[in-house]
Amino acid sequence: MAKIRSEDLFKNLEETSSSSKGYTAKDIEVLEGLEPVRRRPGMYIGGTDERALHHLAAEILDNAMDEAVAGHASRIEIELKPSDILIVRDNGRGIPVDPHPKFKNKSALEVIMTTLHAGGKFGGKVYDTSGGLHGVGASVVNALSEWMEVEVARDKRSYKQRFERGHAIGKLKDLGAAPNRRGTIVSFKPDTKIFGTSTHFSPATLHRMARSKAYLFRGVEIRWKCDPALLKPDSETPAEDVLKFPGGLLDFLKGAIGSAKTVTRPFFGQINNRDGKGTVEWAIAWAPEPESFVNSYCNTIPTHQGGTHEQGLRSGLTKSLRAYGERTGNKKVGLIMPDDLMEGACAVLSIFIREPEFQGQTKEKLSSPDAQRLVENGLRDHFDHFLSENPQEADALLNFVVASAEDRLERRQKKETSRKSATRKLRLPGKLADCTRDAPGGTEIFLVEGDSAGGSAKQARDRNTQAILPLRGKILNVASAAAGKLQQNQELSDLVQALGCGTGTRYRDEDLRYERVIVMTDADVDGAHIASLLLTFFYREMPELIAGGHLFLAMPPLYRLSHGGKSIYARDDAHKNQLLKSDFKASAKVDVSRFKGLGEMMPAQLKETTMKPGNRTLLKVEIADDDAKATGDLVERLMGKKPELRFQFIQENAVYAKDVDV
Ligand code: 0R9
Repeated sequence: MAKIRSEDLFKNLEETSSSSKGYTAKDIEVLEGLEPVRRRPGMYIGGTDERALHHLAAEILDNAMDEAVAGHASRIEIELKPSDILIVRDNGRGIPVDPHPKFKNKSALEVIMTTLHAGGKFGGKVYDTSGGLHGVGASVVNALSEWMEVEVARDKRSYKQRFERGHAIGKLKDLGAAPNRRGTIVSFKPDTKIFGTSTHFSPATLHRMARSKAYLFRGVEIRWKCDPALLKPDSETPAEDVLKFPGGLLDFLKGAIGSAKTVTRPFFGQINNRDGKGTVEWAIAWAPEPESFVNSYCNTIPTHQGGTHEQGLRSGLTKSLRAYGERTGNKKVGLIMPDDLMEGACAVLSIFIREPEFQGQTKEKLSSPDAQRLVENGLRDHFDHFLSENPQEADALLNFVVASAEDRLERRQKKETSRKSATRKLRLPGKLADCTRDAPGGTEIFLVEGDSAGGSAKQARDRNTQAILPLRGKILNVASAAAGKLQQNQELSDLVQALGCGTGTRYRDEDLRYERVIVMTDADVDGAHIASLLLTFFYREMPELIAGGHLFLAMPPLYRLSHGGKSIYARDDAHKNQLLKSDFKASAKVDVSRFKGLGEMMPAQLKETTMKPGNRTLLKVEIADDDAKATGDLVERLMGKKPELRFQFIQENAVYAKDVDV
C-alpha cells in the first residue's frame, strides 16, 4: 500500500510552524500528481484483486482511526451500500479546508485528495503515535475511485467536494452553518475500470476489520452498517453493529479463543506512553487448542509478518519464564526456547509508537528497533509479577512449555535419524545386504570374505538386525599403503560407506550405522590374514570404533564332530582334542570333518555356530591403551609378513577373551 514513510510525516518537525489551532494548509508537502496511481495501481495497493480493493477501505478507516487515537474523535461509522459504495464517518476535527498557500485557488482538502504524498507536517503531539497515512492514502483511494465525496464539518460550518477518478469536480462547496457538528465523511465507489465488475467489498471482511480496530483502541466506538440486500441469507455478519470494547485486547482474545480450556488465566496488560516512548497492550493465553496465533499491530495497522515488537514479546516472555523456572529449581528450564513458549500461545499485541518503520513488500513487518526494547522490557516486569503471584498457574505453564520443548527435541531427533538413514542409504554399496532396522541400536554388520561365504551368511542372518558385507579381492594393507590409496581400494571404500561413520579426523561415532561390526573370516590362515588386514584398517582409520567397543571377531568353528546323531563344533585343534575326550566315549568312532571355509557350511550351521546371539562366541577387540607398546606390537604382529603368526594371535586371544558375547 502506498504507506507514507514516517520521515515524510515528521520531516522538518522543528521547522514546522504549526499554529496553535493545529494544522494549516501551508503545512502540507506536495510531492506528486495522481496519474501514476491509476497507471500502476499494483504499486500502491498491491494489485487490483479483492484484497487490494479492501485496502481502499482500510486506508479511509485508518485515517479516521488516527483522528480517534490522537484523541479528537470518539466515534466512527462505516457503512456499505449497494454498488460497493462505502461511507466512513468520524466525529473528529474535520479535514482542514482553508486555501492552500501554494495553490491559492485550491483548498487544503482538495490538495490532500488530489495529490500523491501530500502529507501534513505536524508539530503537535496529536500525531505522535499515529501510523495512518494522514491523507496520503486518501489520495490513492480517490485516484482509484469512480467517484469520491468528502464532507467536512469544521469551525461550525460544513463543506463538501466531489472528485471523479482523482479529479476535483468543481470547487469545495460551503454548505453553510453546522453549529453542532464536526467531523469528516468520506464516501467513495471503487472504479470498475480498475477493479473490474466482479470484485466486490465483502461485508464480513469489512465488519472484521472494523471490529479489530475497535478492539485495538478502546477509546473508540465503531458503528457498522450494511445494506441487508448485500448479506447472504446464512451470513453471520450483522446488518448493524456497535463495536466498542472497553476490555480492549482482553475482549479480543476472549472472542478468539472462545470456550477453549487454557493453561493459565489470560496474561494481559498495558504500558502507557512511558517517557514518550510509546504504548504497549497485550493479551495472551496458552491453550492446547485452538491453533496458536499471534496477532500484532502497530498504531492499529496489522503487522501480519510480525517484526520487532513480536520479537520483543517472544524474548520478554521467554526470559521471564526461564527466570521463574530457575528460581523454582526446575531442571529442564534450559530446554526452553521462544518457539516452545509461543507454540501453544494465543496472543494479541498492539503497540503505538512514534515514527514506526515498516518493511517487506507489503509493509506488514515492523522494523523499528525501539519497539523490541519497549515490548520486551515492559512485558518482562509484568510477566515476572504474573508468574510470582500465581505460582500454581506458573508451574502449569512451565510444564506445558517444557513439554513443548521436549516434543521439539524429539521431533528433531527423529528427523535427524531419518535424514541420516535416508542419505546413508543413498550411498550404500551395492553388494551390502543391509538389515531392515533403521536405528543402529541392536544391529550388526558381518564383514565376510568372498561371495560364497557372503551367500551363506545372507541366508543365515536375521534380516532385521544383521547386515552382510562380502569383501571380495584383496584388502589393502593400510599400514604400508601410501596415503590416498585408501580411497582407491574398492573393498575398503565400500566398507567405509556401509559403516557411514567416516574415517580419521572425520570419524563420527554417532553416525555409525551398526552397533557391532563383526569380522567373520574363515578359521584358517587366509581368514586370519584378512582379519588382520581389517583390524589394522580399523586401528589406523577408526580407532574410536574399537575404543567404543564396536569391533568384534566372529569365531566360526573349524571342525564338526559327530557321532550317532550328535554334532558339536570345535574352534581349533586343541578344542577338537579336548571335546573328543570330554564329549564322546573313547571307543566312539567320531566323525571329524574340517570346514574348508564358511562358504562350505550349511546356512543353518553357520547360524547356529557363529551368527546367532546366544549360541555364538564373539571376541571383542580392544586396544591395550594402558600399554601403548603392546598395541604397537599387536599391529606389528598382525602386520608381520607371516600370516600364521596372525592366525596364532587370534587363536590365542580367543582363549583369553574376557568380553565375549554369547
Ligand atoms: C472519514 C475518514 N476520516 C478521514 O479521512 C479524516 C482525515 C482527517 C484529518 C484530520 C482530522 N480528521 C480527519 N478525518 C486532521 C485535522 C487536523 C490535523 N490533522 C488531521 C487539524 O485540524 O489540525 N486529516 C488527515 C490528514 C489531514 N487531515 C491533513 F492534515 F493532511 F489535512
